[in-house]
Amino acid sequence: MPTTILITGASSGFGAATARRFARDRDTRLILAGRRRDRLEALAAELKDTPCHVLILDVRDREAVFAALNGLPAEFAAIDVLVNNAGLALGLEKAPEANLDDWEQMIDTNCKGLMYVTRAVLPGMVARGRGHIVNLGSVAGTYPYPGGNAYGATKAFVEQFSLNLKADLVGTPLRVTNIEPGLAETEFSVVRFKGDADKAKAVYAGIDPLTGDDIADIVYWVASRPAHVNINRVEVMPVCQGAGAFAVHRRA
Ligand code: NDP
Ligand code: 8X3
Repeated sequence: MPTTILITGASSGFGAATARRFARDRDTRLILAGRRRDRLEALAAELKDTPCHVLILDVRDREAVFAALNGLPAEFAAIDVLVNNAGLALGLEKAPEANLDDWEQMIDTNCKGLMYVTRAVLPGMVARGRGHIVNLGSVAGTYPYPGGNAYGATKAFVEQFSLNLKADLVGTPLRVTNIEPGLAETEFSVVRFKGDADKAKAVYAGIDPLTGDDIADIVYWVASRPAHVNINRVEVMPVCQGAGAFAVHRRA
């Protein structure tokens, strides 16, 4: 039976790598979603042996999400795997200086957008008795760091939402997984630093970060376990990364 995979944020980074990983299997159909049409069409052209449906979609637009997912062409309508990958960090300022618009955009995308797509896809999965929701959380959802503030909080939401989805779906064959990566070199830091490529490059200077392919392998692995196995969470860091000590400010 063909497997239909919807990947949000397929125009870059983890999403594009995940599309390439699934496209290595025969009988895969891909729904490539994101805002940048040129990127998605180029990826669909690259994966020419795999049926691809390009979906221009801003996950923050609730009505557009439901309209798009309820209006899929018949051959793409039965989604088996949803990879909720679209997301971003904006800024690294500490909370008193942080930009509220950035905080809202992260919440609207990483939390609300992920909820909209999930809620639009779930009833069909339940009715078909087949489906897997794979969410992209982050180590930032578990470990705080200065400037992580609202971004970390959105990823804590994703972690808890994933566990609660699983609780709701007990008694169905559906699966839910939250993947929680650490430092990975994609366009993530270029977006976080609003196009400042030098600042973004400095994040990965002198280290071997995770790559999009590393995460794509994990997405593929969790989705290809036997049907009775649910991988709840995967936390993954590059070897060079670790958690820090608590910060303690001492009187001078
Ligand atoms: P990229 O910036 O390379 O990719 C992000 C993707 O999200 C793009 O394809 C972008 O597509 C899409 N996206 C952003 N906003 C929207 C929106 N409103 N609607 C639809 N799509 C959107 O970053 P990564 O691949 O690294 O990030 C993917 C996910 O992994 C994110 O959720 C991120 O938080 C998470 N993550 C990343 C880590 C890292 O270090 N790189 C580590 C841990 C987690 P477009 O602009 O075309 O809409
Ligand atoms: C991205 C990982 O450590 O830059 O979610 O916040 S981190």
